[in-house]
Amino acid sequence: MLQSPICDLLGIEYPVFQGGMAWVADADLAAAVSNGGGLGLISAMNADAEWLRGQIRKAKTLTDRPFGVNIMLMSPFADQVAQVVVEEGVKVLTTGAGNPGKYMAAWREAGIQVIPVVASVGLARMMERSGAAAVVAEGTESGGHIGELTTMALVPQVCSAVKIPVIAAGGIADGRGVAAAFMLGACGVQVGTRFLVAKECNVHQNYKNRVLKAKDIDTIATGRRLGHPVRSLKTRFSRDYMQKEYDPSVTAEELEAFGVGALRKAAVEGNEAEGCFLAGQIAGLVKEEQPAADIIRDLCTQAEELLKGAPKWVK
Ligand code: TUI
Repeated sequence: MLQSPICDLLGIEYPVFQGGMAWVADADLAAAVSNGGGLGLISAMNADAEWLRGQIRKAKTLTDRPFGVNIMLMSPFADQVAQVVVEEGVKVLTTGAGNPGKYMAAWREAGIQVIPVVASVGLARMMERSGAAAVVAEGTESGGHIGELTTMALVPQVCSAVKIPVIAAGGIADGRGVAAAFMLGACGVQVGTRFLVAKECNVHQNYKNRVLKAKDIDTIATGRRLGHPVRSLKTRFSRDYMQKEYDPSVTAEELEAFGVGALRKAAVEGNEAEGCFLAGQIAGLVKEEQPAADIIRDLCTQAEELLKGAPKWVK
């Protein structure tokens, strides 16, 4: 077994978090990951408070194990969902796409373990000072909203800067990635893209097929002009978006409007023409649809073998 303080802190068996993927990470996926011994997370995405409340209650019927909620801070409903997680007794929260500082005191008072996703040392330090239990250091290899630094550069710098546990994310889809993350100083991993093709993931089959067919160079980051770059698979949508992004006659408002609804079109409708299929650069390594529990076991057994074999490199 991998030894990790994050397992003791959260009462989980394996140091594997599931990414809080918008339009993907629902109660079914979160419960499957938690039942498999990892930390499942429901994404609050852009949904309203009552949708999230329903998903939390559903997850409680599907698993007795710890699970969490991911709050996307750019959501127009962030204030409301921040309150719902307190009301529903959620034990673990991750946050993304912003600084959760203004909510930290209320969440800590409610006894919630808050684990912000960070893309820089500065935010990691600030989160440690405001009482975060751990941080997820997410590299630019990730799918969805991304920062600038790679996992390889970000994780050791965050580990050197803070005393709280660090979870590595971005570009991890097998045991080699898990072992590497531990060598960089992390004590756990967050995995998104590989869980997109979990059997219990309710995303449209076209989405899964796109991920399963993806090659190493099949993702692209768009949205830099609007200040929030997003990584997705190269599709007609991402090519059209890129073209508009570099067209000075297209206003920022028009560009923003063009992206609205594209995540839902991909995840729910499997719409290959207009959907935005968020995925990380490691998609090319993901070749098989499997139960979430098998994915977690695979990741950890392969990592254990690699870490046990590490002395072969030392004379
Ligand atoms: O949040 C994510 N990934 C996401 S959110 C999302 S939904 C969305 N859809 C369209 C446009 C934008 C978002 C899809 N994928 N990952 C966590 C993450 N957080 N990555 C990077 C960051 C981050 C970046 C800058 C966190 C904080 C930050 O700056 C905070 C500040 O204000 O200092």
